Amino acid sequence: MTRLVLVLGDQLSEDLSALRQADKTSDIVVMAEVRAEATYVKHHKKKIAFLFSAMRHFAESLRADGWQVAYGRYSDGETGRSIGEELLRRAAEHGAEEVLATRCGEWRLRHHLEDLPLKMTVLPDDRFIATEAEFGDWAEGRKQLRMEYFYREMRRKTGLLMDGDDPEGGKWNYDAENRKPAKGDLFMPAPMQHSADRITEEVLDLVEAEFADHPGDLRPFWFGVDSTAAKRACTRFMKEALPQFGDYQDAMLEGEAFLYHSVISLYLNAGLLDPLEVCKKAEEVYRAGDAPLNAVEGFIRQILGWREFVRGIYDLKGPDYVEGNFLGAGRDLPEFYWTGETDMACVKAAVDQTMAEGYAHHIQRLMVTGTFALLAGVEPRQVHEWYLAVYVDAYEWVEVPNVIGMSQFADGGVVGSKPYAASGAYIDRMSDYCAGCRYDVKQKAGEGACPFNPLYWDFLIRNREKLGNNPRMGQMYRTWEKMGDEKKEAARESAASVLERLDDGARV
Ligand code: FAD
Ligand code: DLZ
Ligand code: SF4
Repeated sequence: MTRLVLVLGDQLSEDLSALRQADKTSDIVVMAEVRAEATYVKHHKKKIAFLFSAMRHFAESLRADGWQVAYGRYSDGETGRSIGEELLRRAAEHGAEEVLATRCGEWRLRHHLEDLPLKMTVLPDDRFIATEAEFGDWAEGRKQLRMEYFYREMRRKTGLLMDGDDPEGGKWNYDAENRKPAKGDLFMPAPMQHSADRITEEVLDLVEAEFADHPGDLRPFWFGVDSTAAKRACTRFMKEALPQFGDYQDAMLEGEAFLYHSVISLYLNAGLLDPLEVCKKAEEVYRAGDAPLNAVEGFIRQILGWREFVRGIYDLKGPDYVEGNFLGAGRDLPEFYWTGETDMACVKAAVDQTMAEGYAHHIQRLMVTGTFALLAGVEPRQVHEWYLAVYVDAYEWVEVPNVIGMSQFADGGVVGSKPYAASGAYIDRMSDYCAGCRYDVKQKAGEGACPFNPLYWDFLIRNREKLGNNPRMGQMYRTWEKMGDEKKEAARESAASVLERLDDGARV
C-alpha cells in the first residue's frame, strides 16, 4: 500500500526523520502551498515568498535524489486549502491510507493533523539538539526554569566549548563583555545577498498577485532559498561578522538593520541549516583563533541555549501558553506597528526595517517594539500575532516564548524572572536613535518627553500588585518611592496623555 510522507514548509531538511524512515521506491512525498498556512496570520510577503521558493527548490532536489514528490502549487486550483485537505486529496489520488510525518512545530497544526481520518505515524523532530524528553527531565521538579542552567547542560551534552568538565576559558557566559554600543563609522559586514533564479521569480510574481494585502515589501528579495545558499550565508557571517558579534550584540544603529548579526534564523527554522552543525562551525572558528571567546560563546549560547530552551518551553507549557496575560493588558496594538507612522525614532526604525526586510535583530524586537507594547499595556495576543506575521523566521514554537514570555511577561515569569521594562535611557545608551528623534530622551515628563520615560513609571505603578514583590524589581520601586510627589504626578499625567493619544489613534 502506498504511503504518503508529509514535508512541511519548515521541514526542508534532507535528514528529516520522516524522510529517513521512508522508502524512496514506494512512498510519495507530499508538499503543498496552502491557503490555511499562508494566511493563519497575515504573514509578511517576504516570508511567504521565502518559504514557497525554498519548498519548490527542496522538492526539486528530492526529485533529483529519486523521490516521487506530489507538490501542490498555490495557484493550481486543485491544491487543498489546508495541509489536511491536501493529504486527503493525495491519499485518494494514490490510494494511500497511511501518512508518515515529522512532528510539526506548532500546536495548531498538530491538532489539525490529529483530526484527520488517516493513519498518522508521527516521528520526533530530531533536528533540535535536545530531545523533548531531555528538556522535560531537566525541567521536572525545578521551581524556576532558567535558560542559563539548561544551556550548561547542553554544553556538557554536546561538548561544545568545553575544556574537559569545565567551560572553555573558565566561565560559562561572557555576556558581561558583550554590551558595547556601536558607532556609525564601524565597518558593517552585510549579510550575503542571493540573486533570484527562475523559481524564485515565479514565486515573487505569485506572492505579488495573491498576497497583495499582506504586510511588508516583497522586493528587493535576496534571501537564499536552498541549503547551499544558506550554508554560504552562514560561512560569510562566520568570516566577516562573528568576531565582532559579541561586542555589538545589543547595539542599534539608524540605517543598519543587521550590524554583526548572522541573519540565519530564517534558514535554521525552515530546516536549511542544522543548528548543531552551525554551533560546531562557530567553535572551529574560535579554535582556529579567528574569533574571540566572548563572540563565539555568545553566538553559540543563542542557538544551543536560547533556541533550544524556548522550543522546550513551548512544548512543555502546551497549547494554552499562548493565551497568557499575567498583567491583564488589554490595549489594542497601535496602528503604527504596521505603518511606521510614529514620531518615536526608535520604533519607527524598527518597524520600517521590519516591513522592508522581514527582519529586526533581537534587541530591536525586545527593547524597542517589545518594551513599548509592554509599557503601553497592549494585549499580549495582539503583540504575538504581530510578531508571528512580520518576521520571516517566525513560527509559534520560537516566537511565542519570546513574545508571550520574554518580552511581554504575560506568562508571569516562566521564561524570564522580570519584565523587560526600561525607560528611554536604555535605548539612548545602546543606539543613536535618540539624536534624531522629535522626543527628548532626557525629559521625564511633559509634551516633548520621550514616551518610554513616563510610561515606564506608569507601568510599574499600574502593575504594582503583580510586580511589587518581585525581588528583581525592588530597586525600581524604591527609586519611585524616593521621587518627589510633583515628579510622580507629572510622570503619571504624561503617561496618561500618551495612552490617551494611543487610544484615540492620534500620532505618538
Ligand atoms: P543572531 O543574533 O545572529 O543570533 C544567532 C541565532 O541564535 C539566531 O539565528 C537564532 O536562531 C538564535 N537565537 C537568538 N536569540 C534567540 C531567542 N531569543 N530565541 C530563539 N533563538 C534565538 N527568533 C526566531 O527565530 N523566530 C521568532 O519568531 C522570534 N521572535 C522573537 C520575538 C521577540 C519579542 C524577541 C525578543 C525575540 C525573538 N526571536 C525570534 C529571537 C531573536 O530575536 C531572533 O532569533 C534573531 O533576531 C534572529 O536574527 P539573527 O539570525 O541575525 O540572530
Ligand atoms: C509558514 C508557512 C507558510 C506561509 N506556508 C506554508 C505552506 O503553504 N505549506 C506548508 O507546508 N507550510 C507552510 N508554512 C509553514 C507552516 O506554517 C509550519 O510548518 C507550521 O506552522 C508548523 O511549524
Ligand atoms: Fe525612542 Fe525615546 Fe529615544 Fe525617541 S527619545 S528614539 S522615543 S528612546
